[in-house]
Amino acid sequence: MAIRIYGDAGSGSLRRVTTAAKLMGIEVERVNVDLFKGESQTDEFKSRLNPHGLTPVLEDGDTILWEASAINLYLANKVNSPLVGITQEERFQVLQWMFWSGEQWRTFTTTMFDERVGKTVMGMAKNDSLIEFAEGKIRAAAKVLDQHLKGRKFMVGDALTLADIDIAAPFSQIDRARFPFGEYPNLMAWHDNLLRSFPAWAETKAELDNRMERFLASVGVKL
Ligand SMILES: N[C@@H](CCC(=O)N[C@@H](CS)C(=O)NCC(=O)O)C(=O)O
Repeated sequence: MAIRIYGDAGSGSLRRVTTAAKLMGIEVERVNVDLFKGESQTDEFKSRLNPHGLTPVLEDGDTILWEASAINLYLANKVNSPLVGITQEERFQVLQWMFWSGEQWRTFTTTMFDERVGKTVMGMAKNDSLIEFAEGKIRAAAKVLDQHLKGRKFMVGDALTLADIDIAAPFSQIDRARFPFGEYPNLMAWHDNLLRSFPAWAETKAELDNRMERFLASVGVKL
């Protein structure tokens, strides 16, 4: 049975997995979960796939795994991929940035996305102080990333790793959620290089933008 990946094409977290799978040459069977219809919040989804009601989820035989970073490490392990880093030192650096990215980076970009995009779609009032708080955290993190990326093409070593993919994920919603990344030239240049150098990253961007723009148009939302 092929490895199944459950998720919605509009999700930046799914994009981390679909991009990594393409880069590693791993064919996966995509199972669409329409998040705008709440399909990850059903009792069936939660009891069988992820009790948190979140995607992406991997199913490989009897193995069920959630959290995109864990899924990518699982896929990389299958094919002994250099996306986890080459040397031991690099591998720990990659993990360092992946853990940091989950806790200190995407948490706040997700908050801003939920406030600016999610709440607009649901017709709910935005929480301005939450947006301000998230924006402060994003700026502090982006400043460190910008310094780290000065003169570098990749987060770790001389090649793309899963750390780049995890940290680049919020660029998926940069325009819709209005993340202030444009203020950080090295961060922007690093991401532009990823888009130019890795067709998989550009392909999954096109798929995600298409899904989001079609959905927003279908519900008459202009951000
Ligand atoms: N930390 C998780 C984040 C997963 C997540 O937030 N997924 C969102 C889409 S990007 C989701 O499935 N949301 C569905 C919902 O909230 O109902 C990961 O990295 O996989």
